[in-house]
Amino acid sequence: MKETIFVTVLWFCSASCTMPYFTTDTYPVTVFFTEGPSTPSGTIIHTFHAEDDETSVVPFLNYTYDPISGQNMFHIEETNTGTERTAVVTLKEFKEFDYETQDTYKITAYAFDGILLSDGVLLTIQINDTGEIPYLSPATDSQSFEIEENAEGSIIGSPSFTIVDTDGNQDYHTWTISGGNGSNFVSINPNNGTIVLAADYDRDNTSYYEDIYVDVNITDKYDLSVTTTYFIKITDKNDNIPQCDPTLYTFDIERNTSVGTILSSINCTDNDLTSPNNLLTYSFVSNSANTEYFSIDLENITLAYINDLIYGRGPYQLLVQVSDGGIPSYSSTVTLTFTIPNATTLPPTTTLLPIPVYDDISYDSTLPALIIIISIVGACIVGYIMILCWRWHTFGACLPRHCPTSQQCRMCCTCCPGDDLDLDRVLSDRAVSDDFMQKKGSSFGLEAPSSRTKISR
Ligand SMILES: [Ca+2]
Ligand SMILES: [Ca+2]
Ligand SMILES: [Ca+2]
Ligand SMILES: [Ca+2]
Repeated sequence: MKETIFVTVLWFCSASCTMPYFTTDTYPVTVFFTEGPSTPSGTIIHTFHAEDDETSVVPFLNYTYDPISGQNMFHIEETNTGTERTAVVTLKEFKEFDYETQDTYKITAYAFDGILLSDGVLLTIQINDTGEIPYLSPATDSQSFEIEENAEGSIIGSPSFTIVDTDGNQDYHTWTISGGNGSNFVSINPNNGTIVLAADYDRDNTSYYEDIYVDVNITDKYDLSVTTTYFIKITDKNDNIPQCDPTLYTFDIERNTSVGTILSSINCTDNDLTSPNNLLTYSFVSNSANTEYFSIDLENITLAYINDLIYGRGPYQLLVQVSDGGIPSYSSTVTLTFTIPNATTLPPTTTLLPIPVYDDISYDSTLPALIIIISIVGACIVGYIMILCWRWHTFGACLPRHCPTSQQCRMCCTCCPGDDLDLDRVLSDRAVSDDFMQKKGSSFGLEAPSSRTKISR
C-alpha cells in the first residue's frame, strides 16, 4: 500500500509541497484496555488528527496493522473539519478483546496530502488480562467413588473431568476440600484433585459411615473457583479372619450315644461388618481322619455313623475348618479330640435318656462270647430234636411213655430203661424181646404208634 502511495506522490509533487503531520499526541502512543465485556464494542480506542500547512489541503490517512488481524478488530471513522483530518478508532461491532488470543495490537497511521506522505505514527493497544472463572468439562456437579475400607494413604480416585479456563493458566489451579462430612477422612492432591484416605478407615467400626462426601474447590490465580462434590462409598472389606474360642474341643462317644447326637458346638465369630465377609461355614478339613463318623450342621458336630467304631480306643482327632464368605476367603481350624470308652454297664433303659443304638457287629469284646454261647446252646437243641426224630422214626415214639421215676428221666432224657425195649437194648445191650421185634417188623410207618400200644406194659 505504501509503495503505491509513493508513486502517486512523485507524480503530483511541486515546489510548494509541505509534509502533512499529526497534530495531537506524541507518538508512539500506547493505550490499555481490558479484555472481555468490560471493553464493549464501540469503545473509542484512539483519535488521530492530521493537518497540512498548505492552504485548503486536508490530508488523507492510511493505516497498517500488526498483526494483520487487527484490521478486523477496529473501525476507523474519519471526518474532515476543513483543515484537519480526524480518525476515530473504535472496537468493531460484535468484537471483544481476548487477552489469551491476542494481547497487543499495533496500528501505524500515515498522513498523505496527495503529494507527500508523512512518517508513520504508532498506536499500540495493550490488552489487560482479567480472570475468568474456570469450568469443568464435561460439566460435573458431582462425582462418585467407591472403595473398600483401607489404610491411610489409599487412593480413592481421580477426577473424571478436566478443567477449562480461558485465562490459560491451568497449571495454577489449586484443589482444596472446602467441606462435607468426610473432610476429616479424605485429603486431596492440590495439583491434580486425586483424593486419598487421610486416615485408616475401619468400616467394621460402626462409627465410620459407609457414605461420605466432600466439597471440592478448584481455584485459579485470580481466586476464581468452580466447585464440585465427591461422593464416596466405603464398603466393608474382608479383613478379619474367623476367630474361634476355644480352638480345641474334647468329647466321648458312649455306647448309648445315638446317631444324630450333637457332640460339640463350635464357637467362632468374624469381626467383619457385613455378610458374606462375616458369614461362617463349617466343614471338615479335607485330609482330616475320622470324618466319616460325623456330620456338620452349622456349628454343630453330630454323630453320623458308629458301626465300626472300636470301643476302648482313642483319643482320635478330627479337624474342622471354619471359613468366611469373603473374597478371598479366610479360614481358621478347630481341633476336636474324642475317645470311645469301653462299655462297663448295660445302657440305661429310662425313657428320659436317648434310646441307645447298638451295632451287632461292633467290636465290643463281650459280644463275641455271647454269640458263641448262644451258638452252642442252639446246636444242642437241634441235636436233641434230631435224636427225637430218629426215635420217632425208629420206635414210633419220641420219648418213653412212662418214666418209672423222675430220677430216671433226669438220667436220660431220651429213654426210661425197661420201658422202651429198643432203647433198653441200645443202652443196656440187652436183647430185644421177640414179641416186640415181631411187632416192630410190622409197625413201621403210620402203624407204629398202635404197635407201641400193644407192647406197652
Ligand atoms: Ca481464570
Ligand atoms: Ca483472561
Ligand atoms: Ca472375614
Ligand atoms: Ca471388614
